[in-house]
Amino acid sequence: MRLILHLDMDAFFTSIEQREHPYLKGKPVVVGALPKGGRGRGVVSTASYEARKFGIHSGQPISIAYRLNPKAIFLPVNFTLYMRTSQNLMEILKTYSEKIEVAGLDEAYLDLSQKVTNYEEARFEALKIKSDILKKEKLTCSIGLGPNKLIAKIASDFKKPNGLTVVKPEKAEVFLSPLPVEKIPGVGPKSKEVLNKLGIMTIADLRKLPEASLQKYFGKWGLRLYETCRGIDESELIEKWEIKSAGREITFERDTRDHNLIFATLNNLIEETLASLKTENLRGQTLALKVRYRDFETHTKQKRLKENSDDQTEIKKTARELMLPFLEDKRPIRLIGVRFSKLLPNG
Ligand code: TTP
Ligand code: MG
Repeated sequence: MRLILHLDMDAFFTSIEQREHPYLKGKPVVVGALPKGGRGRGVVSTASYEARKFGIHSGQPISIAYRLNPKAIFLPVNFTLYMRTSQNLMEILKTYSEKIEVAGLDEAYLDLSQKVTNYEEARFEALKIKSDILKKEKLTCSIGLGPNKLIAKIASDFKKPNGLTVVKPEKAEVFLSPLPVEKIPGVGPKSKEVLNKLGIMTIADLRKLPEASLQKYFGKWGLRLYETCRGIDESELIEKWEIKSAGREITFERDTRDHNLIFATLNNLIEETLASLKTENLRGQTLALKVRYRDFETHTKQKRLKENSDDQTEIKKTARELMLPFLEDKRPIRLIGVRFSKLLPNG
């Protein structure tokens, strides 16, 4: 018997901000770009559940979020803090199972198959994890338990925030049936539209489509969907989660040719990324710079860093050299980003 647990933190970035600044608790909080009185560029990274009541959500332009609730509290992204919290969480989770897949900053799968013999014991483990995280990190999460990764993931999202949903194998089909198709991981707005146009709204509807039709509409992924809507997923946890690169990018509130602003932002991005690499005890051998102009034309340019170079001043100088040619162009810049790759353990 396989028994998989999926955990996803509730409103991760904003919950951390509410923990750090208790006066934010119970208030609509938005983390992301700053709204600048509705003229701000960029998007919402996440919104607290209080802010979601106003229709504010991840990925939404910050100007729209501001319009929905100008009184919400808008905060910038403190990536280093969230990264550090994420690492603490993963350390906690590792004490509950040796088999763990870190699936993102705020989510992970744990294989409990070796640890428990039934769903009651698994539920008990899940409750222990929830109270451990609440005690140590002062954060809530939602957990799903099921016979595979797919069902565990859909289950963790079923009751949010602070939920715990157990789906035994014999209940999997009943559990999945009424859910809208977009609850299937990977079914984004485009696939949803295709399916809805065919009259397919729920996972039960999806089951009525023959394998060949799914393949016709979605190719190889259609075959995968055929299994997914039946709750079939044999995939193993990916335990070695290698970070291949680390970077940050930013869209300017207004397209800019202001060299001071550009270089200041570039330095900030480097500092943020180096800080997060440091928490992983990694260093990058290559630095890439990305520049997007007002017309969305995007360029990247990279340079190998000097051997053993983790000297911030040196790295900033390299970034500056990479940036200079882009500033000769007359077009204002919309976005800049930095990315370190070919990561190596430090020291
Ligand atoms: P999610 O787990 O998708 O969202 P969440 O934790 O904020 O809320 P939920 O309770 O629904 O799980 O993403 C985790 C974090 O990743 C989120 O707090 C912010 C960040 N994020 C972005 O920066 N941009 C995005 O578009 C999304 C979806 C998330
Ligand atoms: Mg989350």
